[in-house]
Amino acid sequence: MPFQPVKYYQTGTFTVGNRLLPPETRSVQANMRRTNSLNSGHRACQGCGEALGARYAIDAAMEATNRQLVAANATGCLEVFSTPYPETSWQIPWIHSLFGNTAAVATGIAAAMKAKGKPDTRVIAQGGDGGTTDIGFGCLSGMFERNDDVLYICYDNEAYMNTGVQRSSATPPAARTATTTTGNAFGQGKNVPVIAMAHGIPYVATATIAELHDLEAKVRRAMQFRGARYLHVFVSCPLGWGHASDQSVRMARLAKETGIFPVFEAEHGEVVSVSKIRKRLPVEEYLKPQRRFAHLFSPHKNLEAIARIQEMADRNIKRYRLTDA
Ligand SMILES: Cc1ncc(C[n+]2csc(CCOP(=O)(O)OP(=O)(O)O)c2C)c(N)n1
Ligand code: SF4
Repeated sequence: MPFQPVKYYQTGTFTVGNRLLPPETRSVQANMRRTNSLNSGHRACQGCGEALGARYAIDAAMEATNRQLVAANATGCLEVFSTPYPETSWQIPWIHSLFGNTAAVATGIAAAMKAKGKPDTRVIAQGGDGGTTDIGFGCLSGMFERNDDVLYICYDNEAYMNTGVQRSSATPPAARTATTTTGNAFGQGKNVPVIAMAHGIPYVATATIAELHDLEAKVRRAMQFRGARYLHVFVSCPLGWGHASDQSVRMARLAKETGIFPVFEAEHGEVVSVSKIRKRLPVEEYLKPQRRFAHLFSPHKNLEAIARIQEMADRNIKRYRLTDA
């Protein structure tokens, strides 16, 4: 048999977790000491981006805090699929708050840790976009304004998925949901990373499940700060977006490569780094595989709506300097 070099599974992708790779290119999942904070046995849909994002984010936070971590979780898919009573997939101290008060509950936990003389126990709050950009927004803004020592992670799948895909203030224009055929109106919606930056908090970042090393690095960076921090993670949802379950990572990558979702870091209100687009693509590449946008292509192509979405992506590219051009 002729000589064939061994080809490792996943080599060359941006989601490598393989422990046969050189140490510097491995993710935390390839580490024998990984915590598996969100363990097997949960009931997320196949290909759930939120499960993937949470697993990497919380494992990275566990590593960064020497396993001294407590998490508060808003109501939503992540909470529901991980803790159907009386079971749990969480391997960390974890509390289910109400839908809208996660930031306040996390603030209370951080204060309690301080009062108990355990300032090294760090606190994370996490929730979906509905729990973050809508119902929990007041508590979140208060947490920012008081600069409470909490890292808040929003897993943004752009709708209220757990209750059947209703529109949230993070739903993009033209996306079909169970309650709307047009998503948010063009020019409306809420850009929470930018609003978080306007609070002047120490650290704000965005990430996607297509670049897990980047997500882990941002969690680690966030844990180097004290005070309020915000991480907005773009997570695909095969059920709500209507794409194949093996396409979740690709959808997230396309969102970044088209400029639809800008990936950046900001410290004290100023952008300090951006993830450049590797190969710029038209937004159609991202829209077409998703059934929530199918009405833009059939029975007639809605050129105007597609052009407006392209304009939004182009604005992001210009605003965050996502290409070198
Ligand atoms: C006060 C309140 N209103 C409504 C609900 C019902 N509810 C539970 S989960 C959910 C949707 C969660 O959506 P999101 O925060 O976007 O998270 P996802 O499920 O998409 O991850 C809703 C509306 C609730 N539990 N509490
Ligand atoms: S509905 Fe979406 S967010 Fe919820 S578990 Fe399924 S894939 Fe994940």
